[in-house]
Order: sequence, then structure tokens, then C-alpha cells
Amino acid sequence: MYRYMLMVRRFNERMLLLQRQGRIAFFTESNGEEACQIGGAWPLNRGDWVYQSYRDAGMCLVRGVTLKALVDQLMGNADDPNKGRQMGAHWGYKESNMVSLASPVGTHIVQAVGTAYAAKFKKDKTVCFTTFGDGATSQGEFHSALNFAGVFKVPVVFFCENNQYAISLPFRRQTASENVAIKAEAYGFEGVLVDGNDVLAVYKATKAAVDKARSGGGPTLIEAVTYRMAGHSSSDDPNRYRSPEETEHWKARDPIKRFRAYMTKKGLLTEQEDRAMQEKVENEIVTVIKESEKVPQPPVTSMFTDVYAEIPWYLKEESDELTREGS
Ligand SMILES: Cc1ncc(C[n+]2csc(CCOP(=O)(O)OP(=O)(O)O)c2C)c(N)n1
Repeated sequence: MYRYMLMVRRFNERMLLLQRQGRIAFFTESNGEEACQIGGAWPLNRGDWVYQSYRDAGMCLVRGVTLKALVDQLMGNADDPNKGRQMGAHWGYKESNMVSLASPVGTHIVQAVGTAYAAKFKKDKTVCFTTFGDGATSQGEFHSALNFAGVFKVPVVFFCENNQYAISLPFRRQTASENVAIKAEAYGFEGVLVDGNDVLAVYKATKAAVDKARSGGGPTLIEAVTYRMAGHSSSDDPNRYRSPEETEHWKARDPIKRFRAYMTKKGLLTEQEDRAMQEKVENEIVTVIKESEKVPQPPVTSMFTDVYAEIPWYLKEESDELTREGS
């Protein structure tokens, strides 16, 4: 878990640098949310379905997506399984049962419930796990999804990464409720509030919810309380709407520092091992970036593939024209 947390942190830092250098177009950082992502994805089985958010690169890693696949996605190169067609950080990996994300906030929550309903209908033991931010809880889809899940008792885990902001809107302006977890009560199932900067606490809460869903106990809403230490995305300047003191307050609760301190105290990690692990992670990322940058862009005509079994004549004409103009 610690290694994955380090990896996603370094990945975040590196990707922001690449964006600033113009080597990728867009990125959504998740510094501070590593405990949510790693502890949240950890209890899931390989065959479970995940409807993740654009901030969940760490969950992708836990689900077996390679670092290279993540970098390929952000570069939109020919090795990206989505062939560069998705917006940056809109992860989707078929082999890992991670469903491609649509930009409109909250839309994937209802899709997750539909998939969970299908699993129940087919009587298989699949659990559906969906993650979203505090902002998404104001969307109609969130409420429809929770209501349906409660009524039909489907095997779904709703995982809200409450990072205190929806772009610039602070959580206290998002809802008049005491917290997000409490909202589950209105839909007739359990809501759990957990310290989202404590990876073991997140694991424990998620494991219980996943086990419950798998054994027919129905849905759970987990609210992991955390903090988005960086901007909303590479296009955002958080200094315009929050104070440095607030960020410092949360940086002192950094989930990686906390887990490191815990393991050191327990005698599970030495300073030397830690340093070696950090170096290894750094080297891995640098190597992957070099590899991904060598991969060419997908051919422009690939935009005409994968939609029709047989390409209609008018698209064929456009494709030919594009090839002629491009050459
Ligand atoms: C329906 C809709 N409204 C607005 C947006 C613009 N938008 C993109 S991300 C975002 C904030 C979402 O905040 P939250 O759900 O808390 O997730 P976080 O970014 O904090 O992880 C907004 C408003 C959008 N993509 N879709």
C-alpha cells in the first residue's frame, strides 16, 4: 500500500511538470488523496466493477493498470487503449473492469448502480464500486442512484472522496447536511464516515462495505474525509480561493507522512528501505515517461474506426480526403 501511495504521489508531481512543459495537455492531481485511492481500491476483487473519478489514478494502479498506460492516456498516444480520444485523466481500462468516465459530474454513479443491479439479477457475486467528489453529491444522479440502490438493495459501494472543494466551491457551501455520510439514512442504508487520510481506516471501512455488498447486504455510502492539496486541475490556481494556512493545516495531515510515521514506529519500515523505495519509484516513472514519449500519435484516420462494423460511404470519403490532404 505504501509503495502505491508513493507511486501515485510521484506520478502526480511528474505529470504536473510535464503539463507545465507542454508535454501533456491536462491533468487532475490528487495529492493528499492517496489513502482514499489505495485503501479504497484494495479490498476489491479482480472481477468487481469500478466507476472511478478523474482523480483516481491511484485506484487504476491498484487495479493492475500500468504506469505506462496512465502516461500513454495523458499523452494520447497510439499505445493508449482509448487511442487518445478521451480527455486527459478520464481513465477507462477494460482489462481492469474500470469503466471509461464521462465528464459531466455524477453521471457514472447511476451507471454503477445499473451494473450492480445486473449483477444481482444474474445472481453473481460481483460488487460495484464507484467514487466521486463532494461536488457530485449535489447532482440529481447521486440521489437517483442512492434511492434505486436502497430500494433494490444492489451490491454497490458509494465512495465519496470529500476533498473539501468542488473546484473553488468549499464543502460548507455544498450542502446544509452535517456531512455526506448522513445522507444514506434517507435512502435506507448505512453511511460511514472515515478519516480519508488514514489508509488503514479507509481499507477497513471499504472492506466491510465490499464484504457486505458481496454477501447480499446491499449498498453502503462511505465518506472519506480528505483534502485536495493541489489545484482542481492543471488549469486551476487554488490560491485565488483558499488560504495558504488552510493548505498548511492539511499538509500536516499528509496521508503518506502519517503512514510512514506509523510504520516506522511499528518497526515495519526503516529510513533506508523508505529511501530505496522512493528512488525505485522515481526511476520507474522517469523510465516510463521516456518510453511513452517515444510512442507516436495514433494515425489521424483512426478517428473513423471502432464505431461502425462497416464504415459508411460518406465517412470513407472523408477519411480518404483526410489521408490525401495529410500526405
Ligand atoms: C454536470 C457538470 N457540471 C459542472 C462540471 C464542471 N466541473 C468539472 S469537475 C467539477 C467539480 C467536481 O467536484 P467534486 O465532485 O467535489 O470532485 P473533485 O473535483 O473535488 O474531485 C465541476 C464543477 C461538469 N464537468 N459537469
